[in-house]
Amino acid sequence: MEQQEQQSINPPLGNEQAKKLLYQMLLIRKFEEKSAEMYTQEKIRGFLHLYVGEEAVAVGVMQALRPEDNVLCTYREHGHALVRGLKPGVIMAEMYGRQEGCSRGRGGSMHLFDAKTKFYGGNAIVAGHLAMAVGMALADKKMKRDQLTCCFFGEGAMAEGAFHEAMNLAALWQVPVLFLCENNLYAMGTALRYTHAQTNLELKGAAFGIDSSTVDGMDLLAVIKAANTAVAAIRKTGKPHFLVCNTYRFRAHSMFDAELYRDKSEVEEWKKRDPIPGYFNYLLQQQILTDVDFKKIEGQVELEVKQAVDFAETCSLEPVEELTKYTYSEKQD
Ligand SMILES: Cc1ncc(C[n+]2csc(CCOP(=O)(O)OP(=O)(O)O)c2C)c(N)n1
Repeated sequence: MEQQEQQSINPPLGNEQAKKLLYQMLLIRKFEEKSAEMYTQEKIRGFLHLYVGEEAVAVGVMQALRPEDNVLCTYREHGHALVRGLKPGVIMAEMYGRQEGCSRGRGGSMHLFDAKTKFYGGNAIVAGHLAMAVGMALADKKMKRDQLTCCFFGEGAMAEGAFHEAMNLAALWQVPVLFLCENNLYAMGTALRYTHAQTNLELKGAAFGIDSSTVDGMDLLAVIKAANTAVAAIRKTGKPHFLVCNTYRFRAHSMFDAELYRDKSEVEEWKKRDPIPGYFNYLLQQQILTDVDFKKIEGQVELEVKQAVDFAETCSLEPVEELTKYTYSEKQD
């Protein structure tokens, strides 16, 4: 494993925080691997987009948020939902299409939603949720609520008109949004350089007069530092910030992707920068955690993922007569 150049953060990580972050990264990784397995067994149907390789972004950014902040994500959102506090079993049940799932099994993998934790999707329309994020932040500003909206999206969303409209209005209205670009270099099978005339993505935020920054999204500590700085600035000024996290997905775009658009060697190169061993090596060097701690946390995570599957297996399908409930077509008596 190549050593990553790790950033230091201030204040330095305490033992408990270090364990929690490692736990979250491993939970995402193992939950995703198990999801792929369950998909292959046809327990999970429909679309499935995995986040393996990108864990440092969700974990590093989410720790900067407060429970009252709004969170919006793309369809690659299982990891964000887990870190936000949705129960793994409830997410797995949702992917199984069961009524005990967070969206009653009606949304599936791409539409995880939980109003209690202010987790507003799971949005399948690329860039569609950026306008929603600006609206939510505008409402908070008008109501004088001291909270921000964090909106995760891929660099593919930046080629959509909705991105430019949302950025423009956020800058015009000066609303507290953290626009969080997860730049994994590919939008499905299309490389960044084929869709963006300007591949320095940060400049696109700056073009709207929005404070913008870029960080190595494979380095958890660097993401924490950048996210904390951006979030502190938003809370202080009420203005938007655009943060680009450069990352990479180790797996295919979705379960239906032959990956003909990139060389296996490229993927292997990026795997050398896997954020989990990168972070753990830092913890070892700093003598914050030991190999024994790692094994213990890994064991806890594996148990939690197994319990999530066991739970989903016991859950039930919604009865047919209830299917029109909670929809616009519901008959009012
Ligand atoms: C408006 C819209 N156009 C096209 C699609 C089909 N589509 C699904 S995922 C995707 C790629 C998006 O890539 P990116 O935003 O970089 O996110 P990533 O999948 O890499 O996380 C596209 C084009 C869609 N869902 N919505």
